Amino acid sequence: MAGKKKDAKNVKIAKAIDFASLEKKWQAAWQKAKIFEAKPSKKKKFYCLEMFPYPSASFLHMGHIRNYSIGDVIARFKRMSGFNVLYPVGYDSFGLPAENAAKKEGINPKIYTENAIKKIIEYQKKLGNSYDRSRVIATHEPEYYKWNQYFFLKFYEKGLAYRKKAKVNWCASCNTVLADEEVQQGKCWRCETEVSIKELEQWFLKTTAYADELLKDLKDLKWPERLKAMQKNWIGKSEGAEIFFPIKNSDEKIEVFTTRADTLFGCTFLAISPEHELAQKLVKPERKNEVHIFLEKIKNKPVSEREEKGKEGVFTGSYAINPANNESIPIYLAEYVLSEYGTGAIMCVPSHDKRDHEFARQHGLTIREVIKPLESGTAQVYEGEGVLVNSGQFDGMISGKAKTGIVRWLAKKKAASLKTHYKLRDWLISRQRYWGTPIPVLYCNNCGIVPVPEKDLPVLLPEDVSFDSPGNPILTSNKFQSAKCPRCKGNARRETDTMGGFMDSSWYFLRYCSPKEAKKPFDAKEVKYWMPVDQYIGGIEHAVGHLIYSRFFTKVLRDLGMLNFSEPFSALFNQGVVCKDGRKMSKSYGNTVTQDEISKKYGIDTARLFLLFLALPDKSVEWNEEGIEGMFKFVKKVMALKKKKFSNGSKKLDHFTHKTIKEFTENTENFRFNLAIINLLSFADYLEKEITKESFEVLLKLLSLFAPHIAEELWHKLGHKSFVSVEKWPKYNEKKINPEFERQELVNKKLAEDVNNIVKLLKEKQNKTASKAYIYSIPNELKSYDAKSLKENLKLDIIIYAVNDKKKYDPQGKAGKAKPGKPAIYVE
Ligand code: ANZ
Ligand code: ZN
Repeated sequence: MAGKKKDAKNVKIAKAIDFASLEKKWQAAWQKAKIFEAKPSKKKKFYCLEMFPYPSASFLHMGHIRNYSIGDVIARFKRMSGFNVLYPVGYDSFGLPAENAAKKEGINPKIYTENAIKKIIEYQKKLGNSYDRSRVIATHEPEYYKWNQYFFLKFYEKGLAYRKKAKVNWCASCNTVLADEEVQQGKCWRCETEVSIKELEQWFLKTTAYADELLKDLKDLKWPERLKAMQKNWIGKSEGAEIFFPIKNSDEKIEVFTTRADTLFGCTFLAISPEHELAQKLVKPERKNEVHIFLEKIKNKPVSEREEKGKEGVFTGSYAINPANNESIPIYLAEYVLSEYGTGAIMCVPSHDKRDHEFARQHGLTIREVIKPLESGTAQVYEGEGVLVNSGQFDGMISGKAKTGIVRWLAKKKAASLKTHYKLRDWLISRQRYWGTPIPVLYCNNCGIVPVPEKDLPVLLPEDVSFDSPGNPILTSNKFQSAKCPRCKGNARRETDTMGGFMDSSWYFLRYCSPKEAKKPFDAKEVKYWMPVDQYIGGIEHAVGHLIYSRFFTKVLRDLGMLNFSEPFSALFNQGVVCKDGRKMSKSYGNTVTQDEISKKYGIDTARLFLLFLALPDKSVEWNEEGIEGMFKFVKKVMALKKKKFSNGSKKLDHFTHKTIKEFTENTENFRFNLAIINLLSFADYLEKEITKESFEVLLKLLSLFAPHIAEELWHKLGHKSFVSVEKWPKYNEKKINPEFERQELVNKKLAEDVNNIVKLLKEKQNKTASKAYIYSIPNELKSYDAKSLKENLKLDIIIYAVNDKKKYDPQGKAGKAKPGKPAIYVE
């Protein structure tokens, strides 16, 4: 059928079944009966959570529907399995798009945001998810962001929030600083503008104080290994040593961090970062010009570029002493030495480090081998471990031993110590933007930085601002900026920076536990009952941002005595993306298929089923509309089952029912939703032959995870007054699963394949179309073959004989070829 015609036909069928009003009816009934609203109870709890979305004022597409369906399947499954389920939803509603809309279109960000939330709620409701909507939160509301400010003050008191001048990533197009996590391949994560570097006073939270714990606690989390590895790398624990190099003709020393103390005798020069505190002092007058040229060259290079590709450097004119062999070695400024890592200075070993090697060749520096590989190799720069040479009393020692040996030897002279460093940086939270939480701080002429007293919270976002100029709109409100110092009552200026959005998302999961709490950020008792989140669901893009911040926040709140656990998300699931035409489905690529288009044609249940049927939920999938037809057929088949006459059942039906419950349950528990749906498809196929009320009820319960509206409708048509959505999960009885039926099923499947192949051959070789198939079975297997279902599957007449049947039709004498488990076949 041509696409257009088929569409029209489906819309017609959908209208005949009227999915739209059926969906609306049940969504309203669930809401009215409040069956998804959660309250603490004696039951075991299960907290299921999807990463909350940024509300953009546009439609939902297939990618969203797949994400939300995953969470809903889990929530529904756990609820029916007897857990007390908390499955809330809310909106991460501060952020740049609202502010940009204000700048471009003159809409107030608040109005823009609240309209967007209304829209997204409307769309989400149409999905039929089992959210507890009595707990909705939005982070731009003062009732929420007040607590961001409260936490900030607590962090500040503890010395975990501080202000410092730092080189920061700057996006000129977004007009704000970016945290390291927001820079991807040197570009802004939002607008892909090349990021530049600026030196600015900024607010930081001390994530580094928790580096070791953030690393250690990863091991107990049920998270994807890939994600744990990303966090591990980001934290970047590195165990090594710090070694002091005296500066020649000076009392000062340069301290370097190295993981390869074993190579010390091969260190032929030092390199320090251009920002190093001694850098200026070390530069000799005759080197000033060249140093200046160098500094100009690298001034605006992003850190990532300096680190990865940087080779530029310049001699300072000063020398240091290698404490191992008392050699005098030159000191360079080099762009690839990062000021923010280790000590900002390194000992360079050009024989065993590729970057040092390249640098040494460019600048004509000494290269001396000090490590021999254990096995002979041909690498120009050997970076591995081996046996020491040219290393005085350490010659012949292997690297591992020499690392500690050399440090211990130097430690006696107070020239070295063992040391651990982390790559993790403190979290840059301030943004020079309007649509975020104001940082609750005042600058007083007399007292300096003064935190806003807790009783004065929230510091509300000013409304008398103009969005017409570039820069931070808050700067246009004089009223907001002028304040009185709470300490000396003198004049003070209010901080105009706001907090980045990751502050909001670092604790929203706690707020859901008591969303209306007015006196505290959350109710400790409720949090104790519900937290931690048992299943968190979200994208891999949050691996080193949101997921590290939330873990850090949880640990700090624990140490503030507010929580009694250390990790917010016990288990995490990363969903795959939905693609179309080979690209991630997204409004910006213009390749979306919207919720409305699809539900108009097929109903939302079909869409949910289909999206989860396409592949394992953590895999990416390519959307294709052909496939959804098959799922639509299945849905219609299930609806038609209702019209079948119920029988008294049979052992075979019992077998199928219990086997389906078993496999479906196991598949669902393990996120193999696609296989669970296949279980449903074959069960429904069987029920077409034979169905009882009980078996139909089982089907509906299982189906309700994926197609809740249809399941609910049919459940009520069976005369139930209860909701299938909160029915008890069916239990299976292993004893009713009969391996003999299993075997028969396989045997028939195999036979069908064999017949099919012969039919194909006949067509290819002799160009004959078969209409009948004769099967010759050894006598005691005769009962295994199911002529009726073969006939249906193959669309052929099927006649089955025992090989010893005197009256059989066997023109070519095939019957003699029958073997146990492999009947002979003749088609014509
Ligand atoms: C001498 C040496 C010899 C090194 C050798 C390596 C190989 P990780 O594991 O990443 O911690 N390094 C230290 N601080 C640095 C900085 N601020 N900027 C750039 N590089 C820095 O790596 C530690 C190693 O990275 C250190 O060990 C140091 O170089 C370099 F054959 O010291 B090594
Ligand atoms: Zn003051």
